Amino acid sequence: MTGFRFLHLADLHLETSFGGRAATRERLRRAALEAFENAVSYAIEHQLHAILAAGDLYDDPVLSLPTELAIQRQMQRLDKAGIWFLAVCGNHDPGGRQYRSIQLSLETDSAGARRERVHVFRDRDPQPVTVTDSAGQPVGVVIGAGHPSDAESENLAANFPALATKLPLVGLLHTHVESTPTAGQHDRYAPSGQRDFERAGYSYWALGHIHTRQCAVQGQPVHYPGNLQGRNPRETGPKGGLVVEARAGVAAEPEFVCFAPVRWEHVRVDRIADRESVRALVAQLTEEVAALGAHTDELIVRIELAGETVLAPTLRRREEREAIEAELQATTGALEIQLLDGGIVRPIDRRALRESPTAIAQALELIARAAEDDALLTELAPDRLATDVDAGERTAYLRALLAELPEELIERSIAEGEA
Ligand SMILES: [Mn+2]
Repeated sequence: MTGFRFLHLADLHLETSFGGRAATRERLRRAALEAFENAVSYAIEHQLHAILAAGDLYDDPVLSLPTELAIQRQMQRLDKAGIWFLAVCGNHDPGGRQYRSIQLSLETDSAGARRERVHVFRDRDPQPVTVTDSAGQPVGVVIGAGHPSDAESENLAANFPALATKLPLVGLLHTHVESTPTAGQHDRYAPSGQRDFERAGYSYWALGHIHTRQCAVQGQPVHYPGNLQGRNPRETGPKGGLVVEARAGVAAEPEFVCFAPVRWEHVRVDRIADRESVRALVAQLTEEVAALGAHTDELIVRIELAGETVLAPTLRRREEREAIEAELQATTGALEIQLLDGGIVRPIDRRALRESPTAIAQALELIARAAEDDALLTELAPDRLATDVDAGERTAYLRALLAELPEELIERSIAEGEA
C-alpha cells in the first residue's frame, strides 16, 4: 500500500505589492501566480492526493480580479483532477467573518456548487478532515486550525489532539515556532514551541509563516517549505514546495521541488582591488553571477561591492552603477542586477596617512577621539544641525555622521592632491 501523497505549500502571498523597477514588479506579480500554477500542475501530473496550503495564501485582502480568477482557476483544475485542496487561514488571510477569505469561498465553484475536496480551516479549534483517493478510499487524515484574526496570539498547536486512527495523521498550521533560527524576522503570531509537536501519532506537520525552508523541530517531521516565490532580496535561493509521502506511525521525509520562476540571490564581492577598469569589473561580476550555478529560473541578483578598489569614486555614483547594472543584465541574462555600495574605499595606506605629519592626520585623530568621547563630540558639533533631531537621539545621530567622516576626508585629500 502506498502512503498519503501530498504537496505542502505555504506563504504563497499572492497579490503582494512589490517595490523596485516597474518591469521587475510586474514580473514578480505574475511569477507568484505562475508558481502556484506550477505547483498545481505538479500535483496533477504526479497524481498526488492533496495540496496542503499552510496559510497566507494571499498577501492583501483586496484581491485584484485577475488574482481572484487565477486562484479559482487552480481550484477548478484540482477539483477536476480529484485532488484535495486543504488550506488553513494565517495572519494575512484570516478566517473571521469580516475578512476576505469568507467571500473568496474556495469551497464553491462559480455556480455556487460545493467542491467536496476543498476545505479551508478558519477556526482556532483543530478539525480533522479525511482525505480520499480517486476511488474514494481514505488515505490520510489532516488536522488543521486557522487564524480567526490578523494578529492571533494564542498557541494553536497546543490544542491539536492525538487521534486514534490507522491512517497517517498530518497537522496543518500557520504558526511561529519560537525556536527556529530565522523566527526573529517574523511576527509572533500563534506562537508555538518544540514540545507542541513532539506528541506521538503525527506522521508530518505542515507548517507555514516562516519564509525560510527548514525543519522546524530537529529530529521531528515538522517542516516549513518556505514561501512559494521569493519576494525581496532577503528571500533568496530556489523556492517551491515539499512533496511528502506519509505513512501511519512513521515520520515522513519531505522532498523539495522548485516552483518559483524567479530566484533572488545575494552576492557580496569584496575583492575587486586589482580591477582597474569598469570593463574588467563587469567581466568579474559576470563570472560571479555565473557561479551561482546552472538554473532555469530567472535571476534577480543583488551584488554588494565592498573593499578597496581604484574604481571606488566611480562606483559610488548612482548613475555609474546603473550603467554597470544594465551592462551586467545584458551579459548575464538576469532579470535584474542591483549593485550596492557595501563600503567601497580607495586603496591607500590608511595607517601611513594617520601617522603622517599632516592636517588630515590630525583631523582623523580628533574624529577617533570624538567617537569615544561624547563630551568632545558635543563640543565639536554645531548647536543647530541641518536636520531636525530629537534631543534624545542627538548623540546617536552625531555618531552616525562621524562614522562617515574619515573616508570622506581621505577621499577629499586624495582629490585635492590629484588636482
Ligand atoms: Mn504569516
